[in-house]
Amino acid sequence: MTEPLVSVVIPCLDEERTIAACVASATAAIARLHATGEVIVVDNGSTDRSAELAAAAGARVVRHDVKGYGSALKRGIAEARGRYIVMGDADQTYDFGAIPDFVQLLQQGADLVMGSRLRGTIQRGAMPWLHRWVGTPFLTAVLNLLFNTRISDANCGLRGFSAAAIRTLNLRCNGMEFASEMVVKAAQRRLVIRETPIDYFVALPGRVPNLHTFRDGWRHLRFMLMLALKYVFLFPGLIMSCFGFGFSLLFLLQDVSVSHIPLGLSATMFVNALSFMGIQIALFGVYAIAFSTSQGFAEEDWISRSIKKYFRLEWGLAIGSSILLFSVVLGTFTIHLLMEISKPQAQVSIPVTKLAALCIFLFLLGLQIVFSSFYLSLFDLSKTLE
Ligand SMILES: Nc1nc2c(ncn2[C@@H]2O[C@H](COP(=O)(O)OP(=O)(O)OP(=O)(O)O)[C@@H](O)[C@H]2O)c(=O)[nH]1
Ligand SMILES: [Mg+2]
Repeated sequence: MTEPLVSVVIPCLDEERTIAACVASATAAIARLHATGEVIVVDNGSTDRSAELAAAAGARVVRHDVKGYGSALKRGIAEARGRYIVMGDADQTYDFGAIPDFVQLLQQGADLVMGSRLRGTIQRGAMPWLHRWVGTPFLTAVLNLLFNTRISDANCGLRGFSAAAIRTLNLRCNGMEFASEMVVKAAQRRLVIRETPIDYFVALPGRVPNLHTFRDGWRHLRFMLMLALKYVFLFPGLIMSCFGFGFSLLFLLQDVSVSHIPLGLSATMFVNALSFMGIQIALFGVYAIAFSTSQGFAEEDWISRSIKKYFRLEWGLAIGSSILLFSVVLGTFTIHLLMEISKPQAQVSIPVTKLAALCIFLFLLGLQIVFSSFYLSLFDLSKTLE
């Protein structure tokens, strides 16, 4: 059979009041395109007559065992035979009449076309105030910031994509995080993302939404943060440790005062602890990036590629042990100095104690690098076991 131009995939959970109309509207839009197409309804657990009514309206109904919005869409995408896929909800809140707009942009070279309700028309009452003015703009802004995209409605459920491009993304989420996963991975893969304004309509009275504002908003946010590991761990950790280490050196070389009060040992302790914490957090970032790319959660980027390319257990051990050795030598010298100074005066020398604190920091850093290197090499080992 030749490849149809477009497959429309509709996830459906108990939507018997609207599913037939959605299928009819999608079929009519395909006909208007004078193109070949198919409508696939994926049902994974409806207890009403949705499946039967969808089939009667002319859709290919696919039953799927694994529950969830993402799970239904993944199955629909796997089943689709079209060159382009348009996905949309079964609750008649989206107008499938917009399918030609999506197909046109895809034919012009887009890989993913996002519908934008915020740039289109939102029927009065279709979107709760909190979603329209807080949730959606906030989640969209976070997505744009973390993944360098320029879209206006991250949560829109009406989207089109090239079947070939979407299948390279290895989408995994079964829940509604699927919607974010698609855009994040498309951006990480540098697919061409475009958007088109669409209209958004009020659901039928009495429809119980599957979406729970705070729980699901948080799930999207958490999911995006988990895929932006460099911003969550690596960069804050590095900034923290540079800041701490810089001040530690400054306090060692100079007596610094704030409002005429000299900063003493506690300030040194604090900045050293800060550097150490920063290194810990940055290393968490390195482990997390190595883990998530090795498991296929996140797309590779220059950081994960560099970790893979440059990290060698032997190098880690060599660097860690050198820092350890250096801290022991410097530490011995410092202890010697401390003893010399406190012998005649029986009092602690603040500058030398600052040096001692730095030695402790370097010693712990060396240990941390040695053990982290062993830990990181585990991710490498998985390749040997395959
Ligand atoms: N097959 C399947 N479809 C689902 C599942 N959860 C939601 N859907 C469908 O996915 C679409 C989107 O769900 P909605 O409840 O409309 O979620 P939403 O559009 O994000 O939010 P609201 O419309 O505000 O509730 C609808 O067509 C649902 O029937 C599921 O677990 N399985
Ligand atoms: Mg909906």
